[in-house]
Parts: sequence; C-alpha cells; structure tokens
Amino acid sequence: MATRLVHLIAVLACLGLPPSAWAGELRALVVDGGGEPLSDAVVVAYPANGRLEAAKPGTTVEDQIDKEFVPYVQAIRVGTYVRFPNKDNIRHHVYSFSPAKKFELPLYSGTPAIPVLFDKAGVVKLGCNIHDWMIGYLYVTDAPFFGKTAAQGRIGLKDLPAGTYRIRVWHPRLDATEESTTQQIEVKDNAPASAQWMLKLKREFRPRRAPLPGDPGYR
Ligand SMILES: [Cu+2]
Repeated sequence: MATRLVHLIAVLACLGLPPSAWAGELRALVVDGGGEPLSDAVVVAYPANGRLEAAKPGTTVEDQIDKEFVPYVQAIRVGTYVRFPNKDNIRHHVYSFSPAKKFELPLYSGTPAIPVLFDKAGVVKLGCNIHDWMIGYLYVTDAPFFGKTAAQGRIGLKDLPAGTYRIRVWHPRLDATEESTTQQIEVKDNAPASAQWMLKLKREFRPRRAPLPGDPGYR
C-alpha cells in the first residue's frame, strides 16, 4: 500500500512539472498584406493531439489611460478576471456587447471593486459610452499557449512541450476567418520552430478623438 502511494506521488510529481521543464519554442512573425510588421496580432497554439494543459487563469488589468484602453489588444485565458482601472481624472463608462461577454461598468472613476470574469472563449470588443474612439479588445482563449506580437510583428511562445501544434492568428482588422490562418507546425525540443503569417487586413475604422484637447463636451 505504501509503495503504491509512493508511485502515485511520483506520477503526480511528473505531471506537475513546471512548464519551464519543456524546451520547445515557436517564433512567429506576422506581417500585413504589404509585408509590414504587424503588432497586436494574437497567436494561439493548440496541441494537435487535442490535449490541453491545465493552466490556472488569474487576474489581470485592462487600463484606461489618456482616454484609451491600454493595451489596445490583450489575450487572456478563459476564466481570467479582469480589473478595469480608470487612470484618468474623468469618468469612463466601459461596456461590451460581444457575445463572448456582455457587461457594463457604469460611469466610474478609480478601479471598480469587482473584477469582471471572462468565462467564454471569443473576442470581446470594449467600448466607452462617453468616448466613442475608445476601443479595445480582449481575446479570450482556451488555447494553452498564446500571446500577441510586439511592434516588430514578432512573438515567441516558449516552454512548449515537443509535438505538433495547430497555430492560428487573429487581429482586430483581420479580413478572413481566424480558422483560415491555421498552420500545422512541428515543435521540437531545443530547436526553435518558426512560422510566418501574412494577413489581409480590413481598412481601419476608429472614431476620431475629440478634436480640441480639453473640449468640455467630451469630458
Ligand atoms: Cu471614456
């Protein structure tokens, strides 16, 4: 009995290895139709065998700074709680009508006491009732590995267990289905895999900011 227990503990210890025990890496580059590096593209990686690693979602923050959502795009895991602190000295009224999460934080300053739970995968478009140009995106994913590209259009997904992955990309202006961007990539230990995407984008439509700084009508 005692021996079995020891075995069980040993097996559990193996399953519980921290992600840093894996050496696989994916290096991705995302560019637009003209070949220019594209930031704010979300890259998600699913093991092709369908098994998802159990990652514990936590709490994160989507700021409002100088009447903008910061960051513009944020990728989070399903089950994450998000706080929406208002760092401006005026009030915001944050909302979303997206099917993945409909919510509203009526006019407030400071940080609302209760964070918002994002419990369904999908894209959540954020807006502010007062400032029409304030637009942000929470990309809620059930993928075990994900991130978004930086200014140079690059992202590295680290600590991937070796294996085959189905990897796809999303961007607020993507002019195609997300599914159509899927690439199957082999990730090996100790040798980074690389992948590239060229995304066709829709024209950007973002309402303009209030024309005059300090215009009381927009505050
Ligand atoms: Cu606002």
